[in-house]
Amino acid sequence: MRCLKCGEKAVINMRQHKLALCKSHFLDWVPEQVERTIKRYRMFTRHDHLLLAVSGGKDSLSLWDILLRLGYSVDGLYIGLGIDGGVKYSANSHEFALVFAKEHNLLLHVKDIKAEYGETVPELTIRTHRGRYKPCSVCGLTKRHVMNQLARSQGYNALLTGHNLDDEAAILFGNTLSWVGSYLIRQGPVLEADRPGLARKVKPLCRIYEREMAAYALLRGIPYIQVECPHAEGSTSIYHKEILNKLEADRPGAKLSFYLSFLHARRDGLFSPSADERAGMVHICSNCGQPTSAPELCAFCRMFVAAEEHLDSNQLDGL
Ligand code: Q46
Ligand code: ZN
Ligand code: ZN
Repeated sequence: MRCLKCGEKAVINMRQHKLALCKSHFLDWVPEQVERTIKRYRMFTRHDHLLLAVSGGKDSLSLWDILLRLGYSVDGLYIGLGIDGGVKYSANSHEFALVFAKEHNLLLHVKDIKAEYGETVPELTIRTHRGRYKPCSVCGLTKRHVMNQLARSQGYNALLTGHNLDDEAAILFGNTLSWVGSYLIRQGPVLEADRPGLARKVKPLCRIYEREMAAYALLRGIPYIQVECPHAEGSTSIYHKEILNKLEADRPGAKLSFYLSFLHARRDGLFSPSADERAGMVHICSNCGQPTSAPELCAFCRMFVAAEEHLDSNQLDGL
């Protein structure tokens, strides 16, 4: 297989784009695609103060690398979840994020959940009895809370995440199977800061396949954590990714078209906001000041209250 641009030996064949490229043309092609996505969805400009959520994995570190190459200045945020799983997952992923930041002289904010809130995410999961002892729901809630809080308190114009096309297609597939209208209407490359206290969220890799991101990290020689989070095993999102991979193998481009067709349908008004959303029903959490759809406490703060109440009733039971 030869590079379509220069005839040299190709390192990757992207069947969905009918495009084979050599190393050097592929490493130029990825940032070009990301730049197009940034412009197409009006994500941000080179004057914006940007914060990228960095997990130590291939997507977020490659995105940091791409944005630097494109001339954007971006700070990072690493959230220490306290996940060990026998592979020191959090400690190792933190190390990869730190190494990248040091090597490129970048600012990396670090928020350690245990240091800030007294418990790691797995400990909090056990104590709150949430998610049937699988920490993903507590983890997601915690990450969203911490990211939003830091982005807002430090005055960042946009909060960037490294979600790639496979991630977005799998989330969309899950939401479509259960037709969760409130999630579908808010899924997209840009989530506007349309409520007071909410940071603007953007996903510059939303049109790039996971396989392409893995190739990019490898060819650029970016060290990243190769093991998956130990709690990802058996997750619904991985199952959905596998189904979409089968579809893609038979019909190259199926994932991209699934996602893009959804964006077109959404733009054309297929999904309408709920009555609450139309009325702009937003409350401010009385504990942390972040926006919430429920009156009084936000879901994150409610989780702590529920945990304390559970502890109290256990202590009473013991008397
Ligand atoms: S980090 Fe957290 Fe994921 Fe691990 S505990 Fe689940 S949600 S799988 S992206
Ligand atoms: Zn070439
Ligand atoms: Zn709160």
